[in-house]
Amino acid sequence: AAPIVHIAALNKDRKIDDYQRIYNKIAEKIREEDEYDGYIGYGPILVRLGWHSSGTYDKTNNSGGSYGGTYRFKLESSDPSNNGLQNAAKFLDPIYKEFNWISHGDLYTLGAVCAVQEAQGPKIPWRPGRVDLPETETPANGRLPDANNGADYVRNFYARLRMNDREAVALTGAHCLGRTHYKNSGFDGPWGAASNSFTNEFFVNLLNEQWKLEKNKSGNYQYDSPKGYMMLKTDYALIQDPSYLKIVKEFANDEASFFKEFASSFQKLLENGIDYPKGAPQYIFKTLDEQDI
Ligand code: HIF
Repeated sequence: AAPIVHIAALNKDRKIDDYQRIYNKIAEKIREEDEYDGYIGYGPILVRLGWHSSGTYDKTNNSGGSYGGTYRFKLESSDPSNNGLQNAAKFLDPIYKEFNWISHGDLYTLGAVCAVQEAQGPKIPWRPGRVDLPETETPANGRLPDANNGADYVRNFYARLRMNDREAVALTGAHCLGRTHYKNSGFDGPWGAASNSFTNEFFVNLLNEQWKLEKNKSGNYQYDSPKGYMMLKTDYALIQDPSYLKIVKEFANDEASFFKEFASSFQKLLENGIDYPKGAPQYIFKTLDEQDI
């Protein structure tokens, strides 16, 4: 079969200000609806939507990924791995209605970039140009990761997304945000104390907490700490594997180095499978704080 090619569409009528306006709308809505999920807010679930809409990518045939915005189709949104993301999609609905010139793939990924930055995370450079593809392009269910696994699985999974060990570890630091919910995944609890701010806390906790593997009320195994934090098996794998462990230690000791690696890896995750023509613009958005909003 001919390789799948997804070329970013350049829209000369739209400039950074148009996208910054959407960024601001999302950021203001995150700020306003701060009571969501026990006052964690919508940031973490927006990050999860952005990554799940991208994480279907398969490098072997360049299929899936964020380009086609196919999360909007029932076939993809009803994948059990996507349980709970309806809340993020509903959050973005009115934004899409107001700015209906943006593609779904661009909106999902912009939402994630906005959420990371508004949580005081690193600046994530972002490029527009994803194009809504028809339902027939929706990848089959089952491409998103299963948390009941160790380091070999994690390494293989991230390889499908073109990620090396350093990129995989950096990405996993995003689990500083949000929490697991029985009703969505069969796991329960947060990874740390500050579930709506983006820091290197995930790595610090992974190294310093007293973890105990326990069977939870849904019958799944997770690592729990006396402080009430949790780790998935796929998270804990990062201190079981010597190559991963070295990088975990680096990021626990050096937040700037984590931020730098996260920014490039997360941009790569959101852009997997997209060809950007010469001259394609790349934007770095200002936070609301930086605009005194
Ligand atoms: Fe997650 N992730 N993730 N994840 N994730 C959950 C929640 C979040 C995996 C499993 C889970 C990444 C990789 C992996 C976020 C962001 C990212 C949940 C809980 C599970 C089970 C869902 C629920 O119960 O509501 C696995 C197995 C991964 C690969 C090994 C990424 C790197 C860390 C790519 C990433 O960015 C975020 C944010 C959440 C929190 C969502 C919330 O509603 O609070």
